[in-house]
Amino acid sequence: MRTQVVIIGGGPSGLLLSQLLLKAGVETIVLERKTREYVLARIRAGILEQGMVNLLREADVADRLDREGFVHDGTLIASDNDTFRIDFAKSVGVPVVVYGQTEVTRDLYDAREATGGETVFEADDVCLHDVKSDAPYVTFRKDGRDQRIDCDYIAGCDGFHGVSRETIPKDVRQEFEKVYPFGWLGVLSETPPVDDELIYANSERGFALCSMRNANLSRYYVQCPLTDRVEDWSDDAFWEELKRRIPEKAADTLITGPTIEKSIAPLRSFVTEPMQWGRLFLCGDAAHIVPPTGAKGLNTAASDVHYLYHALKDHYLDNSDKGIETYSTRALARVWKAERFSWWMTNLLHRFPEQSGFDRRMQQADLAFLRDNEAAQQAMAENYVGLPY
Ligand code: RFL
Ligand code: PHB
Repeated sequence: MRTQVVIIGGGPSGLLLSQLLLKAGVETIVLERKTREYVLARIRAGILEQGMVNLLREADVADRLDREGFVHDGTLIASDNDTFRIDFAKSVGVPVVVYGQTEVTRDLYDAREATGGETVFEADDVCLHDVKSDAPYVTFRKDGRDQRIDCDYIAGCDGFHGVSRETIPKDVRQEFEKVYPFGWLGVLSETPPVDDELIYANSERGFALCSMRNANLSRYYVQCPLTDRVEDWSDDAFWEELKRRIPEKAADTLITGPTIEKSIAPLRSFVTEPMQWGRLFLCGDAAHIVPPTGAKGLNTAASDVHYLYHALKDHYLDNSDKGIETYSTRALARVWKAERFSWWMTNLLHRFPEQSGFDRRMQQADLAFLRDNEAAQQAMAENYVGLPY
């Protein structure tokens, strides 16, 4: 088999890149290790920056998003019982859109099917070869048969646990990592959201987040120790803990019900440099991870896709390799800003096991400054709605 670009990973990065390239007339094959059902069952991000919305529109996959997405002009921050609002509309004039990653992925798969794009599901033992040469190729096994695809370029969109990053030799790669001493226990429930907007809460008992997917689907999180196991958390225990961490008014009106998903995610910051090696480009979680506090993971994957899409389009359609040569530098410049914002939000809102009295006062001062200072609110809003590409 031969194609122009092999895309490893059929998550949001790989699918969005493939749709954009298909529209530009560039051939791709997507190799996904799991089934479509498995990928669509993963409950993850919920907040889309305007830049990502625009990219989805450009890929012709935003009809349902434009109909069903909820536009949010602000968010609430609660610190113990003091709640204030960051007004995106006033501060930067740009909203975010609430629309689940699951739905984005479903729309991308539907579009891919409709346009005849090729996706190989359950592709085992994907292996990248001769990435530094002009003739790279990818091998994999499907239904017990070994297969080979020759190509011009490879896009490594295979997430944090993928094979692409590991293909880059250790002496070329520089990795930066910070692991946080807690995780997020998240639940999904078919109940109306407790508020029209998201509530990020720093409480004495730890962080909590009230989010949503639609008018009858809520997503809630509480900070938990890394040693906790999902089985140890009954629904009742979760709702009780959430109520104790969010503002009283919200706790009083919270509608609870059976949860339909419950999981624990560890929090980590991670970046690998460079994001390109020979004819391999890393994109999304394959190259970087952020703690979810700033809602930046999926959105930063989208900005990588933007840079890579333009680089490849310029190569094939305009005979220009400038985008290809500068991909890693341009993508990383924005990645690090998203890393900084996510790290800052995480530090601002969580209770750390080793937090000293001084550390806590710093957090309180940071929160009070944000509450009272318009420039600080504007800086937060600019980052939250997404820095320009
Ligand atoms: P993905 O989604 O991990 O997709 C990678 C795909 O590659 C496949 N794969 C392979 N395929 C072939 N061969 C191999 N060897 C392969 N290895 C892996 C996998 O099966 C998968 O289908 O990465 P991608 O596309 O870069 O997308 C990144 C986003 O998924 C991620 O950044 C976000 O979900 C992070 N994230 C959040 N981001 C936000 O912007 N806002 C949020 O609110 C938010 N909440 C979250 C999150 C991530 C979470 N995790 C990781 C558990 C909440 C959670 C709980
Ligand atoms: C979510 O709805 O899953 C969500 C929203 C905002 C975040 C993280 C997760 O910062």
